Amino acid sequence: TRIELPRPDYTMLLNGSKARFTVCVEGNIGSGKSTLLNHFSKFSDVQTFQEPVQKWRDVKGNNLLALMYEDPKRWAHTFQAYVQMTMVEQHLQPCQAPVKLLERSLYSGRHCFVENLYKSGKMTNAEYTVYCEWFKVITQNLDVGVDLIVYLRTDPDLLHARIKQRARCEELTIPFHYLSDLHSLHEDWLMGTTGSLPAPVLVLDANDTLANMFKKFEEHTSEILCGKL
Ligand code: DCP
Repeated sequence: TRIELPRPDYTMLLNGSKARFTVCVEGNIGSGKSTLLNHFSKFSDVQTFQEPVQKWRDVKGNNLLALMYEDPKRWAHTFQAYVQMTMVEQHLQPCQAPVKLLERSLYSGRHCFVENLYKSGKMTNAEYTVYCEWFKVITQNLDVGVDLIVYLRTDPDLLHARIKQRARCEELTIPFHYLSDLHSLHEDWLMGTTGSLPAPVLVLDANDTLANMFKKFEEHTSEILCGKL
């Protein structure tokens, strides 16, 4: 007689995560990702992982985010390489709750920000290639395990105003065309022309007041937390 051994839980082995459902929140700069994360952090079944912007601002005393905006040709690759590393850390963070809710993912760095920086001549072909090779090695060897992407779809005009209002000092020089180029790349990636999606996408129109956004989050709770699309 054959003894059936219990199947190892490969997800546990690969990323130490107990989450049964992993959701990444995507959307352009200022689209309200942190607001969504804050809302769902109140649920006991959810553990949220905010993007580590603070880490990017202080890499042993170096503000890489500021350097990238001040002199992108010199710093874009260094910054994006570091963001990629911190995103791997986020994906690997053990999660004690059934639902792991992440702000952004490895994928938006690759398909939106880096694509944009390369296309606009801020990254050389060599830098772009090294970044993409790293991305390939990581995604082919690591079970990132994304189950759902929530896309906060927002008009770049509205974002430009919001970014000015929130006045994060590094972002004050962001021109409108930077946001509209990033918007197009989010659209290409998440609305389906590049064919490189790691999971299904729930699209939420985020051109709305804060109060209406909270209503939308409530209406879509079961889709966001259980993937009932
Ligand atoms: N950023 C970048 N490259 C990445 C990720 C982020 O250049 N791969 C930059 C863009 C912003 C800052 O980092 O200046 C934070 O951007 P996000 O859009 O990720 O986060 P926000 O704080 O804008 O999110 P939201 O306002 O939606 O909560």
